Amino acid sequence: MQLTVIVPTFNEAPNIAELVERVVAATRGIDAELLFVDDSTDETPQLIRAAAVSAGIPVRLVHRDRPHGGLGGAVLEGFAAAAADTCIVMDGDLQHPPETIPELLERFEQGGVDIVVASRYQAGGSHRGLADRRRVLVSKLSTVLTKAMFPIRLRDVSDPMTGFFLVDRRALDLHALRPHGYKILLEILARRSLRAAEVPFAFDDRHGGQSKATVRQGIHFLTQLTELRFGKMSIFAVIGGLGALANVLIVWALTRLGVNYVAAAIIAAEVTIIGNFLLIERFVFGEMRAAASSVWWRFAKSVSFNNAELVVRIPIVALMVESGHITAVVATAVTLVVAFVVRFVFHSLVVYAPRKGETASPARQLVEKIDEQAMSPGEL
Ligand SMILES: Nc1nc2c(ncn2[C@@H]2O[C@H](COP(=O)(O)OP(=O)(O)O)[C@@H](O)[C@H]2O)c(=O)[nH]1
Ligand SMILES: [Mg+2]
Repeated sequence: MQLTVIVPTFNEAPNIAELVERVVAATRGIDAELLFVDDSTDETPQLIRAAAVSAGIPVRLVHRDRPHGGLGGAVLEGFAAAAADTCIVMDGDLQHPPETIPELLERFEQGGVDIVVASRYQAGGSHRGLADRRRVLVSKLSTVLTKAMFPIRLRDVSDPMTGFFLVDRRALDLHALRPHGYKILLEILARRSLRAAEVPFAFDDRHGGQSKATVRQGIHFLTQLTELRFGKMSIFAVIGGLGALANVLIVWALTRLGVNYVAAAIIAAEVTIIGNFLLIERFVFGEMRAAASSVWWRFAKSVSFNNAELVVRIPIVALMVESGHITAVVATAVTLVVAFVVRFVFHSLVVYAPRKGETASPARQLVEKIDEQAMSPGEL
């Protein structure tokens, strides 16, 4: 098998028949298969099976009853299930014209590259199919932002946000890719230095059905970008910073309402500790939750740690100030930085540690994972 065309689908019933037909026509003369990774709740899988019978090339369906990682997760499953190492990923709504497939393959076979991106922003390409002005703006802004964050890795790529590309799966570290998010190409390009080329394509209108892109996906993209660029620690830091701000605001509001300042400080601290836990559950350690202990255990560990930190840090500041030449401000700043790092390590290692039996050699894997997540990736 020379080529696997991977198509993630979520309720694309009106598009299947024409998609299969056009992919078959475009791959004439190529030893290719078409692989759908489907999370649909409509009749998409039945239509795929029906089209497969008379397609003329192998058409396979991986239907996921328990979808994991959305679009990005579907693409990763496609890489794992593909019969060929050379894989093309494309949308199932015909916004990515199958007629571009031979051009992607041709460029790849000229050699020297691991990945060929189909770009809307190359000369000869177009983004006409972006639904409205707002989506054009969002697409362009996110492209500029992304390229600014990875000026070297994305040097040869004008359209890191496209979902249409060819990649040699042997060049990927499939285990390092996080199976979530809409922007799987960005994930692939940012994690590893790949040799990339582009071919232009005209981004078409959706053939039928509706877009599944949402504002939530947009927010998800921003956290994905931050995480790829600065590692998990940065989101952890942002949440910590927001917590500090909220803390001050709550103390201010409560004391204005006449609450005693000690009581106000305690209430503010506890409210921010709980808020902090909820936010890091969602945005920092989301994908480690499934393998970790129960939510109440995690909550107990997190809250206990933060309360202990509060109780321990103040006397340490006092000791530092009394014992020497350090001012209170410096002492506070130093202990806050140390506390931040310790808090991150504690949460990664203890609060979200996999349950016993979940991993082969837990200590080593865990340390490696934290190292990778906290610091990755270092390239600029
Ligand atoms: N398997 C799978 N495919 C998805 C999921 N979300 C979106 N897709 C597919 O990903 C492709 C791009 O989605 P689309 O809604 O067209 O996004 P847009 O082009 O940005 O508006 C389409 O083929 C969708 O069917 C998902 O959760 N699982
Ligand atoms: Mg689309």
